[in-house]
Amino acid sequence: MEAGTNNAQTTGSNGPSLTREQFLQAYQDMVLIRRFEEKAGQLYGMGLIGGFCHLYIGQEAVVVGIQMALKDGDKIITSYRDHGQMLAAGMTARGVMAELTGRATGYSHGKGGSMHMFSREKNFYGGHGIVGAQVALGIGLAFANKYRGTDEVSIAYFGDGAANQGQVYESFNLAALHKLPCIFVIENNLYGMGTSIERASASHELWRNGEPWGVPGRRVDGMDIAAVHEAAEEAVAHCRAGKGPYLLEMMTYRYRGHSMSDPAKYRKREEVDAVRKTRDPIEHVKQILLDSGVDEASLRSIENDVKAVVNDSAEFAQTSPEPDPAELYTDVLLEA
Ligand SMILES: Cc1ncc(C[n+]2csc(CCOP(=O)(O)OP(=O)(O)O)c2C)c(N)n1
Ligand SMILES: [Mg+2]
Repeated sequence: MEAGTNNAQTTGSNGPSLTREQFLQAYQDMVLIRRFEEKAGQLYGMGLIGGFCHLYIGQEAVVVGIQMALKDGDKIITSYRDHGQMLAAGMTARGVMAELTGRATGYSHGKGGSMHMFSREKNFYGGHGIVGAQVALGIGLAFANKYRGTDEVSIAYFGDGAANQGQVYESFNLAALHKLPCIFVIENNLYGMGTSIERASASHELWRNGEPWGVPGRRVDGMDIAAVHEAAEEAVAHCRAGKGPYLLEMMTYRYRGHSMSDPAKYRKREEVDAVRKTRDPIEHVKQILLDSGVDEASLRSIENDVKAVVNDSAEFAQTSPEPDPAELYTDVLLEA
């Protein structure tokens, strides 16, 4: 199986379904995530980030394409590979970087770190370290949307490694039974830590996993922003119309190790290089923009702006104070 495999079930884009302005915005958002993650990797190497840290590099088109199909009030929940989701949801680079470095100005006041950040304002509900647990919480968020009589949807992201967890199937059942507006997004990057999906899953067609409960599913080329966006629009329309949950399997790839300590023995360097060279989601958008007449200078200017935002976030984080020990027991619970 390959990232963005184009087989019979994979939906790729049939030409640009986004406007040039949307592609430009997507480019900026994706470059922000990539540069931010590179900087986080650097700060980790310098000992400024403690604990776990899972980078999202390579998977940027998934969150950015989905976010473009959402509106204010829609809710997002994900796993520990969460920095991309936060930035796509509109959380600030400063607040996320400060949290990564354990500072009082971070989203969890420096007490949550990489895996435990939240923003009620941006409807981002974490950041969860227990594999698969966020899926059951995600249908709870969808239940709240329905109970309150809104047409808001909830997005529950999880990985290929989480996809065969029992609670994921329990969530499919409850979501289908109660017609909950939940979009299940499997980010299939082909590996759970160091185990390939080929070795861990009897089914390699995860988009079909909701079939017993009648949950419609689609496999999508997750390296193609337009394909992601188009599929997300369809899933969102389905949920907003009260038709119940929807499952999207995004074929994607992570370039870096599972976390910051990764033996890198479970895949060949050539495999990673090949995806980088031929399937990179940012290069893909860049090419579309260049082909549509946008000049290199405009793209460079976007890149420079992003670099400034990321550098500023690192500076802000490093000059922010650590939390006061008196805050140890505050912010443990929040009325939702
Ligand atoms: C319940 C549980 N079991 C095991 C782990 C250890 N663990 C952390 S991440 C991971 C792999 C998950 O892979 P996947 O769902 O594909 O997500 P990805 O890391 O690829 O984004 C495992 C087994 C855990 N955190 N929680
Ligand atoms: Mg995975």
